[in-house]
Amino acid sequence: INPRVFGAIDIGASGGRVMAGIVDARRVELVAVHRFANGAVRRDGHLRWELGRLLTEVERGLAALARDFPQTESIGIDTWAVDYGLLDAAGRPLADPIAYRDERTATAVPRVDAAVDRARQYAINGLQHLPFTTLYQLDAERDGPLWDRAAHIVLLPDLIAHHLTGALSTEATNASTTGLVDVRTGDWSGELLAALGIDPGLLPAIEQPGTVRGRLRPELARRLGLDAAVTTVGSHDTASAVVGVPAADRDIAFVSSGTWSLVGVELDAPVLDEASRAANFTNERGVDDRIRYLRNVGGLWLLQECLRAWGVSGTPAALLAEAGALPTGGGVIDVDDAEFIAPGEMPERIAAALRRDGWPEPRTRAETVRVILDSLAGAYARTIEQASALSGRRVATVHVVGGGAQNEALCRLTAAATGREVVAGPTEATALGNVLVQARAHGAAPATLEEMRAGLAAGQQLRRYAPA
Ligand code: ADP
Ligand code: LRH
Repeated sequence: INPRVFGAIDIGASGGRVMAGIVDARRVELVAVHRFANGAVRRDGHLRWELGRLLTEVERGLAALARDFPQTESIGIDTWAVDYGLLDAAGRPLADPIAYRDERTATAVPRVDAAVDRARQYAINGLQHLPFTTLYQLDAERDGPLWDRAAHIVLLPDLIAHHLTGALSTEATNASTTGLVDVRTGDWSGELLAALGIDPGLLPAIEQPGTVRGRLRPELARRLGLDAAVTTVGSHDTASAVVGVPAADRDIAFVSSGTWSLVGVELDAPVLDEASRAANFTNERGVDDRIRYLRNVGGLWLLQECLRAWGVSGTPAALLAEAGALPTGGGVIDVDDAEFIAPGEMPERIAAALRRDGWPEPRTRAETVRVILDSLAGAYARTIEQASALSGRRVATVHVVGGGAQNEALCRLTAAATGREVVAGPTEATALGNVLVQARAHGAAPATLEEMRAGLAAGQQLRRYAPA
């Protein structure tokens, strides 16, 4: 049988890629046809995403896909969560989207929490408190100059899908990160929208992964040389990453390791009790209505920002190896502290936090990196214990997927801190999850997530780290 080809557009906070997913009866192979850098820029008083540049990079990637894989039948889109753009009544973007690390929500958080207390928010949306959740961002947006002209609030992957097809919907897994969806029904919460004074008509209807959103607009199809469907996938990158975890068994925890580390377990039903809220665990909606029960752990953002401050590009293997060879005990920071959310001066902020807590200050870059690695591994271990205790899910193995799966020192420290075997890879789990959900919708992949994951477990190159 001829293999079939599905294209994945996967854009994270630190970088994007367009990949061809070549699917045959036994396996999925990914070929990267285009990669590009991403990052928020400060413009017009806010940290923003450059929408025009992202769309140009997406089009470049699709042109490369058309060149190398003209038989591509469908494309899926995923990006980081919570952020959105505003469209006017004619469907034109009103501005570059403001990024979640922008400080505009500082005043919105107390205002929203006064309108609906946090316990009630949790009972409805089941989300951990993060200061940048869309509901806080929208409350800040209402004070801004664009609100009166806004006809549609559109999450980033849906904004790209709208550019490609002209169709407008909100994808279900990403909708669940807005804080405006009822975790039990999966639909917009009338109660929260009313409390925040947001007109429900601003929010496009929710669509499930595996639905055909539309086809590439004729003008684009001609220009790019590609006539393909756009199929809705788990458009929250973490939802697609969890689909791409190569584990046939369910007694596992995952660490989706990129700019953030999303650490948790997959469940069939949300955990909404007070202990779960107090531990700040989130119930995000997964593909096939699974629940991604997890916490956002500060992640490799800390490392990215140190490298940026040091003027180092890429992820230098030598520095990671040097850090990995240092002894433990040099100090740890709380990677989840809100003080690390904003960009800038990360080495200094880490040193200040260590000083404040009575740790020695790092003398070298490797020592700073080691503090980050030890702090992340410790946070993963605590989070996995809590996820297991709060949900009742036994955890035998820890799967690390995403760019951070290549960080050998971090994987080794994670195995030691969790006392469990770590299985690292695939690096591109998100693109794999994106491709598999499309392939299933078009009859080219198995019906259940377990069967898909068993295929990945057999077909992907994985590294194992023993707990000792
Ligand atoms: P996101 O989707 O959030 O942009 P990715 O999943 O692409 O993130 O992961 C990016 C991270 O992966 C980088 O910040 C870096 O720390 C890590 N990484 C990428 N390449 C390597 C490598 N060769 N060795 C170690 N870590 C790497
Ligand atoms: C990871 C991620 C995470 C969200 C954050 C905004 O890329 O989507 O799941 O919390 O970005």
